[in-house]
Amino acid sequence: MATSFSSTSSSSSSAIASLVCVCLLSLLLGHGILRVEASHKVYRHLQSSESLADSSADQPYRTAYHFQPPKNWMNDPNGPMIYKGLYHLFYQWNPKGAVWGNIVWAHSTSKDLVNWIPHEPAIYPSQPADMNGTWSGSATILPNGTPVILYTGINPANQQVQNIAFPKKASDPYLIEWVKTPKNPLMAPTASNMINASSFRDPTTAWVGPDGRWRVIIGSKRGRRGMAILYRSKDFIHWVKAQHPLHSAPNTGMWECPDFFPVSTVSPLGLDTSSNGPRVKHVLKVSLDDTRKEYYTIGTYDPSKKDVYTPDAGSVEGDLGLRFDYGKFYASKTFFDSAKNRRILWGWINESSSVEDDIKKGWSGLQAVPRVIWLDKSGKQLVQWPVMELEKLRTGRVDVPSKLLRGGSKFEVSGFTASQADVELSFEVKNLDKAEKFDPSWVKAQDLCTQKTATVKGGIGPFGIMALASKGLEEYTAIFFRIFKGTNNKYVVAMCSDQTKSSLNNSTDKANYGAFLDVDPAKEKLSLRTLIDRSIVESFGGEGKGCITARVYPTKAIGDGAHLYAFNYGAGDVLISSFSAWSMKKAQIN
Ligand code: DQQ
Repeated sequence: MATSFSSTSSSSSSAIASLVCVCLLSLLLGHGILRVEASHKVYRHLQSSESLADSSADQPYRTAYHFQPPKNWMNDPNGPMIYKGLYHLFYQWNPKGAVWGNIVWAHSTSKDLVNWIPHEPAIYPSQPADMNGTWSGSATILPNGTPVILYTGINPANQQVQNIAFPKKASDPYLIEWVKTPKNPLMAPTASNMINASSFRDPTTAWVGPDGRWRVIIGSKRGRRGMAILYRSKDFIHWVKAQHPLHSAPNTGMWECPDFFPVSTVSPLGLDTSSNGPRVKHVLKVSLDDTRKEYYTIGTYDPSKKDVYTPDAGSVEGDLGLRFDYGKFYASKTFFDSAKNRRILWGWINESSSVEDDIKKGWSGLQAVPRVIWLDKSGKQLVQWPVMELEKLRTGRVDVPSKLLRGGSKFEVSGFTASQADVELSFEVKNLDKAEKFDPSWVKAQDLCTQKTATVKGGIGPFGIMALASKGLEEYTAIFFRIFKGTNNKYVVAMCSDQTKSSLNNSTDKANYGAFLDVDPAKEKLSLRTLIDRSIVESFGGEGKGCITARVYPTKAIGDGAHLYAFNYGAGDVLISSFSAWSMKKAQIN
């Protein structure tokens, strides 16, 4: 049974013994970079190396209000929930270094989703069913109000199996200690169940069907077919694999971190994961191990008949499909916040920095801000918005009066902390005559944004902002729109995040990102909200219809050297109809 992380109980000493075995094994296997079938790059020789930096010091890239651990590597958010009025976030964490490895479930709690306090790791290898790893999973609140966690364990044969953990003291709102049952694993690959033992991971929050039985899905693949394997249980302990997966799709590869949840068709309020009925649609999100991108579909789920999920006609499966975030964002997970009746999304912002730089700074990985997520009125996509609690960090508001931004112009907005800010603006384009014709070969907005960076003049656009910009614009991250004439008198709106000039450090990943926005610029304003946090530029376009997160490492645009510009490098004029910027106070993050 698990006690405290640092205790020397027999379970943890066996855990330590197993880690030692893993290290010995890795020595035998040799050093270097391995790509195991378990998704992350493995740098065995760096897994336990002490960082060269004091990460508690005020480094320019450590964030002020995006969640990150005090030090070391972090990846997937795990088991988010609210319990006795406290928000819990667990996450995959390496206690020993700034690269992936030695993974445990680190744990923090918060009263407001903004300020967080750290606790000892909650789940770590301590029994045969998780000797070689405690990987991702989810929390479920049982009908009696007690939470349980289902997670993936890696057993001594390096098979992926599903385990359960319970709070040691349900009366403790901080849920500091977790215990495991010797019955683990509860779900495992066997000779007869056809489960691929190296592709069976990341159980979701469970839900109850009309027959009273629990259901859970686990990410998997068969050949190149990604799938969500369905299990059912009467008591949450004995699980029986269903004959059919909940859903599968060809040529998508391994589905990591699936998330399956209901959304209301009539209200933006969130729903408990077990909700269903006539005004409910379902969402299935999967994270694609092959491309490190996620996609989701919206569809119908009838647990009383076939117990399968069917995406709506026309849904695109694969990384050309709909995405929560078109930038750096992976292994995301939602939970139902029963205190405020909303569904909240967490997502891991993976790094753009090199492994060498991660070791130097002593950490790697962040979480995007928690976002409320709901079904758009069109029913065709989801919409997201940062939780309102974040607004309490806003200070020193600067407003720019409504202003015509002529084609080919830019201006600086000052008077706030441009390296740590929340910026909200909207544009109106009164005359769209100059819009260029849309080239239908731009299937992916990312391709369009890669070809047409912020300095490439267009008809209508690019117009937007340059964030984390140095005074001489040697560095900037531009978030902007371009409007094209599509077919049937419709306009196509692309939102781009251009990182090509984000840093003079050439070892960072500077890929550009893009999303098409379902907004009609002839009738609607085009809004943009950007959260700037030292090395993060997290943007919400079209009132949350398109989100793009960029991870940037400027060398000049840090601290007071960071500026913010509004620009319009298109031929046509655009009106800035509103523009507010706030400095953001520092949150208490671990
Ligand atoms: N990360 C975990 C896995 C999951 C992957 C291991 C996704 O459980 O599939 O750290 O990033």
